[in-house]
Amino acid sequence: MKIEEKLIAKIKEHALFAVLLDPDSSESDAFLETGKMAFESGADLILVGGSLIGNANLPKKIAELKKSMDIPIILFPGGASQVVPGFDAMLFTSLVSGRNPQYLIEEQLRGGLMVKALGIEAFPTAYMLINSGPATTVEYISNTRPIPADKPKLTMAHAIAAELMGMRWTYLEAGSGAENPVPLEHIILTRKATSLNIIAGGGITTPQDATKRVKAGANVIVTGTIWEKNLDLNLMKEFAGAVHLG
Ligand code: 1GP
Repeated sequence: MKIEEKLIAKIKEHALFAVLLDPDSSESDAFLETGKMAFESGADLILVGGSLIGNANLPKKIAELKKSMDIPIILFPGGASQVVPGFDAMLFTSLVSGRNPQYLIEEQLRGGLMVKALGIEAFPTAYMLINSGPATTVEYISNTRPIPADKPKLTMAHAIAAELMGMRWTYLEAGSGAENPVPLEHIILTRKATSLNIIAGGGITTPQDATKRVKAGANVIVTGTIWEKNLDLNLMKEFAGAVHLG
């Protein structure tokens, strides 16, 4: 069974809790430690990626991480150069909320052949950046304007277009370390209008934030920055419980 099918089968039972590991912003040991803790806490998947990665040892780190868990390790790439061996699957993202051709199709063109060559299973994902306060790294690096926080219908309209183009997932992103998580209305309208699997991330810092987004219709909750600040197993378990119970 493909990873995507397995995740979708699990989503039918409960929302999924994901921990994002950024190979650059974590200390080398923290990358593995956080990954192992995520598995222990009951996380359903690990995402690995970042806007910029300067780590030449990523495939080795992924191989090491894999030894200590049996949940999927999924690439969430900031660009084509991050397509390297070892991942179980990847989010094949297009930054559909932006109008920068580099992140709509060019990085995909550059990375696609490598995805095929490596045989990585890819989930077609409409990536949307939603305004969350001060500018985030992804906003700056992607050189795109986020969807205004008070315009959830714009998110819904992009999601409808993405679904009609054959995408199966959407990632509603406030940005790493965002001041505010994605507002609920963006999730609610996207849920009502599409059957896309909805991933929500950016600025989620409490289990309550997570629960609210699951109740709004999110299928996967992503947390990253919080674990760089406070690597606490009990808090991670609380998050997993909150997401699973939704
Ligand atoms: C960033 O959505 C992810 O791409 C996670 O965000 O680091 O704020 O948890 P945080």
